[in-house]
Amino acid sequence: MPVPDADIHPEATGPAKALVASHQAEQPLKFYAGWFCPFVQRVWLALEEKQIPYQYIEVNPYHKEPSFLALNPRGLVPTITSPDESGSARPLYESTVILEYLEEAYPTHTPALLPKDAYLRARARIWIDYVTSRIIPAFHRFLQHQPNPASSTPDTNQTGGGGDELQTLRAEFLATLKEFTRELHPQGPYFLGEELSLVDVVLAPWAVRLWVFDELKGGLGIPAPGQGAEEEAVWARWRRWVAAVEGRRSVRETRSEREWYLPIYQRYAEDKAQMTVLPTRPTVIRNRLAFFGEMIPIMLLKSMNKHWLFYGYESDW
Ligand SMILES: N[C@@H](CCC(=O)N[C@@H](CS)C(=O)NCC(=O)O)C(=O)O
Repeated sequence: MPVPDADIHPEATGPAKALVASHQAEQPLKFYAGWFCPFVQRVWLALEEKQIPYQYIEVNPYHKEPSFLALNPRGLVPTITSPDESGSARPLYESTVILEYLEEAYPTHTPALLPKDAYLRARARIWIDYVTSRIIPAFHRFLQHQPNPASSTPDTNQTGGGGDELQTLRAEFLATLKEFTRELHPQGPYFLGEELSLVDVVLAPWAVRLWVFDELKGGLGIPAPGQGAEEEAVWARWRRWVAAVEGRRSVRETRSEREWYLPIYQRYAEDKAQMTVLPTRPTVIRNRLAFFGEMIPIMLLKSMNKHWLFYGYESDW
């Protein structure tokens, strides 16, 4: 059976195409990327914001080429390589690890994306973790929800099937956004204030993909301006943060055309993507564990960490 995600469009389009074209020259830092991937976009944003020279190398991570697995045994993008003193390429992967590495390895490249003050830096890391461990899993539970044909629950919300369950997942996702928004600097526009930081960078790729819920799930559900009742202030602040993030040159230039993202998200929305939620597709995870030679009993993993459900979406494995 063909693997659906292996057929994704092979290259960036729109503004990202031009950016890719301007980063083909050989550079010490190699960026193994997939144009479509939000985790890749995190790293791409930092490289662009900090103007770190890099060579962009497009990889389809669903093909699992041996040469790529030799760099990253998990076979995931983003992966980078950076040479040691003798010139040998040293690989690194996991978007949040790469982001921290770029901060430390390129201290003269501004803007600094983590605060100098130790307390503020630690607090930023709490909210970076919140994005990865709470917001992104809730995004995917909402996106990948499938109506249960046997369920007697009526579709009281007329949101494209799945009714009340879908509404619950929508509300849970929006609750994570509200919790995040209440922590934003009051004036902002960014999380820490006037300057962009890694907290903004780790969430931005999902913030600019929220349109997929309008296309595929009957709407995101954030009230229109002026319609938020007692939540008006929090949603107004959220909108200001999104507008600031969307306006960044780095965000605009790393985006491809919507029409090429859509089939990918369509497969997630229909739960046909190669990477998926374990309870509905246990064999996917088991095969992947076997693939990495980690024959750990699945129930043991479950008792260790509830975030294991989103293998490939978690950096805390
Ligand atoms: N936790 C990783 C997640 C990276 C990830 O899931 N990348 C996806 C593309 S968006 C991938 O490479 N998928 C290939 C696969 O699942 O086999 C990170 O933060 O870098």
